[in-house]
Amino acid sequence: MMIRTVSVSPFPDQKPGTSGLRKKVPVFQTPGYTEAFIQSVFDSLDGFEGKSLVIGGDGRFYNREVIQIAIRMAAANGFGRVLVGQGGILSTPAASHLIRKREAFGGLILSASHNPGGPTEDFGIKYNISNGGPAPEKITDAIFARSLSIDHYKVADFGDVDLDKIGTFEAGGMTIEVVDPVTDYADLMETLFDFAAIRKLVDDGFKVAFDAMHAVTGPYASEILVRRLGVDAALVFNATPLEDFGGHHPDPNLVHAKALYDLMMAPEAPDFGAASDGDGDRNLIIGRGVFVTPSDSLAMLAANAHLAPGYKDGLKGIARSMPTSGAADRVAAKLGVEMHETPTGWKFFGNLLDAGRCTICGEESAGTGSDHVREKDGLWAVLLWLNILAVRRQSALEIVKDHWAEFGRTYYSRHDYEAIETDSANQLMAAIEDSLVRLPGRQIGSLTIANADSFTYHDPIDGSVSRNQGLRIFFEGGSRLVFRLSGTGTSGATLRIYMERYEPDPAQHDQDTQAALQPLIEAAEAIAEISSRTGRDAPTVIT
Ligand code: G16
Repeated sequence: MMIRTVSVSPFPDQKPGTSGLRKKVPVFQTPGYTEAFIQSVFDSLDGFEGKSLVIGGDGRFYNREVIQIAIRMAAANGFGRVLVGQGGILSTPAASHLIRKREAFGGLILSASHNPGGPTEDFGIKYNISNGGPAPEKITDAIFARSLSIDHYKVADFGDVDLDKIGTFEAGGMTIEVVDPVTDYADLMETLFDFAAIRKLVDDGFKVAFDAMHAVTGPYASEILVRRLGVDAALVFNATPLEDFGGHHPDPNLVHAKALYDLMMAPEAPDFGAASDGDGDRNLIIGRGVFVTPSDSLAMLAANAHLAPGYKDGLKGIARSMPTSGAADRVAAKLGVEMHETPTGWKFFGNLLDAGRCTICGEESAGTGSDHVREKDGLWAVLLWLNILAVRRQSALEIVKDHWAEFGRTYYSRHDYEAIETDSANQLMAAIEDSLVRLPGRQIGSLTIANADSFTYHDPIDGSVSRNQGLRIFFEGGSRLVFRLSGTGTSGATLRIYMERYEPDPAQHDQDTQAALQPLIEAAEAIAEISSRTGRDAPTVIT
């Protein structure tokens, strides 16, 4: 086999963010850029000689090209086998499962998740370790350090692999296995959930709608929801993955999945609606007439998980990212299990899951999952909801109201200011950080600040410390504001403001969320001077 060593100059901007390296496609197309990053990944790993590497992506523009590059580089660097999803497709949770099931050394997941795709839109590369989860910070830090000094990459000389044909091939001294991306994952779901009960629910007339947003979950939804569970195919929307997601953002929120939201709020709405994102790890849950916030969904899934066969023995613990609301904490307290608060980023759950310290994890950013894989999992959340609905035989709205009555309601919202100037965003955060020590005792409208800090995470398993993970302002009475900058955007900076207010009184559970949070919205402006510092008078996205 011919292996070429190609000289390359370092690129200064290859620092992985919240979830791998995300950039515009033309950046990845810069000669040597993609290769330099992949080589930096391989150079940061030890002991993969002869082992397996999983490669797959969400099918977005440039996916196939990068897969061919990655396969040739894996061969040149000494991997023994590459497992690649047919058509270059693997949802992020399916990739996580494949790494675990086939005991691979790791995997390259090609996705920019919920970000738009196309020739001038977003692309991303993420490395996952042998537990199936995103590489922890010590590895992503090593990748970045290596990227700053890299001077060559290695690539084997062989032609493109036929990604559309399932089978095993030899090339460049390495075995290449093109695998069905759906079946293993669908089989895993059948081990966790009572498919017969869900099918009975559907057969009895319960209508399920699912929006795949022209992203990776289309084939998974067709197999699992339609073929195995009998859901009406006409209610599975946008099921064909497209390289540009049909020109939309494959982001399952109330802005980008508005068509589904409108359908679910209509008088003749289906009983249950859901959507997933570009790479299939996020979820949106909407019952007829009720949007369930991701923070609430985490709490409700945790409180009811024992109704599904895979969780019948109860939970070992629950984990949530810091900006996620405290709704799940109340469930953990009632169940008498551990509750963990981690920084934003699924990678922080990996150690807790591996150590058996939690079973269910979730994030406000539409991510929920469990110890069945090491990624968040959109269809898993949909199926757990359906399993719960099939057992309880109540509407989603009744389940939500019962939950609030039992645990209290946490009003919660996130306001995003997207693509603001990076300098202004950094200055705004620095100004809040400077003011943290002076904030306790300050009164803003009806609210009094009790405490304020910058969140630092101490990993209880490996002792690692992650600082600067968001600025928290706590108010008397339990309300909270969090400010942080997104680590997944590709243009300018995105300021995220997370607000929550706990309301124990069921008589107060029917307020409009934004109205219920109005004092906190005003406090956020008073503390951060958002409009004068960013020039924006309203958020880009409210979820
Ligand atoms: C990624 C991470 C999540 C994180 C989300 C938002 O999700 O995996 O853990 O919550 O980004 O991060 P940020 O607030 O920094 O933009 P995904 O679905 O984009 O891979």
